[in-house]
Amino acid sequence: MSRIFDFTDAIVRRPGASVVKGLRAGGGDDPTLDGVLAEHAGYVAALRSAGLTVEELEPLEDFPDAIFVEDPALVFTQGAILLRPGAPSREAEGQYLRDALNRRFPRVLQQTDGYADGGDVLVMPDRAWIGLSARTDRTGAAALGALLEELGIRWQVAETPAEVLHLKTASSLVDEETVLATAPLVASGIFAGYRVLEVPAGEEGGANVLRVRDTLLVGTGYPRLAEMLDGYGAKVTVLPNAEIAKIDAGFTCMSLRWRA
Ligand code: CIR
Repeated sequence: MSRIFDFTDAIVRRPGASVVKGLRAGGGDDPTLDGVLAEHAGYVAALRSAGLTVEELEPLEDFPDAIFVEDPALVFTQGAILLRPGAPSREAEGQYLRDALNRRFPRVLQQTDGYADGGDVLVMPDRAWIGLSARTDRTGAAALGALLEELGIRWQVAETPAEVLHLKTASSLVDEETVLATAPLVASGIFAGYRVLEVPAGEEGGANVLRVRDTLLVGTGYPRLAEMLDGYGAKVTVLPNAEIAKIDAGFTCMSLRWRA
């Protein structure tokens, strides 16, 4: 099994009733609470089936988007980073992760300048790409980059395609050498040097897949994508996500994962 996906532990946050008011870039209806709860429970079960020990944090009713724990934080075996998320309603979320991270990590670093969302950070085996977006500005990218360097991680800035929320809304890692990306990101050339799989036209909403050990989580509704991803060393598990997708959920942003 590949080292970079060889996680042992994860932290998630259970949804509260306010989750139905989560931010959404394209407008649209609220998801149903029952639907979000069921899909979130299915996601946690899938992480456990993949072999992870999962800690579930209590809901935060004052923060509708707090289930997306990988926006206010990033974690690595050697330490964690608390970020300053770029949406005003999410800026304070990190302080509610601090205790859990302090218990688990030898170092917890804090971003103090600019804004950056974890959803804009694609960690590859050789470096982390930090996507500039409506949530991550240049000052934030540089501040985060300095913290990544403290943890021994190289980094580089990328442009997030204009029409998507985060860099990882349009890209994700399938195996050590293979990145999945939408056509505009493939065309941008930032992933030259990697094997690049282009998301099939019409299935761009599925670009955020999550590799955990030898499991690859893919959303329902992307049959050509699921078929394309079969055969990259991981078992493709298709997970329902139609309700949670109404508040722009991705699989990578709903957990913090690391090898303890
Ligand atoms: C937000 O807009 O912040 C949330 N509704 C969705 C965040 C999803 N996170 C991600 O793609 N990394």
